[in-house]
Amino acid sequence: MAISPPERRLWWKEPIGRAEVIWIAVAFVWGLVMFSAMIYWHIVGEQNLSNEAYRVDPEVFAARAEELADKYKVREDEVTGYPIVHPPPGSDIYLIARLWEWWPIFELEEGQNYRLHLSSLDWQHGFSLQPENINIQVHPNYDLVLTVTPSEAGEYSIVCNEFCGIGHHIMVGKLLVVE
Ligand SMILES: [Cu+2]
Repeated sequence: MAISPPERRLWWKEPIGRAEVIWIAVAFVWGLVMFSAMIYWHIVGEQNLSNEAYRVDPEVFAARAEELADKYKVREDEVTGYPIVHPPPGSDIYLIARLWEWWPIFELEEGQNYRLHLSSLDWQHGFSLQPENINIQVHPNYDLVLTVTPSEAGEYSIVCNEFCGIGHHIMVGKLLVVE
């Protein structure tokens, strides 16, 4: 029983039992398999994206996002009234995550590169791009940068997949890709 002390005081000096050695070996090998799977899936799965991260003040990030949106806004979304922003290819684009929205809506061009910056203005959110199933954690005070090349035109959803409070389920954004 775990709650009573072992009868022999120096029990750890006894040889390890065979079953325990086997279990340690199994756990160790499985650990190596899981570790290799991370690297393998980074290359093959195309879902664990390479990213850069920088420290950023939420106010500074918000200012950058608003400046970009003001400059390249082309129209407004009919349903939500959110600005639809069409930035020039190759540029830095800033997507805000906050309670409970993704702001603004970007319209990107197929086959072009963008540096997508993600940050939160309040607390932790999860960027989940559907139906591609790309998942990224979004933190306040961190500017996470991904180099993205949209490969197919269409309308994508951005869903928050990190529970962030009472409005978590309505935290759905949009990303448009045009030809
Ligand atoms: Cu959220």
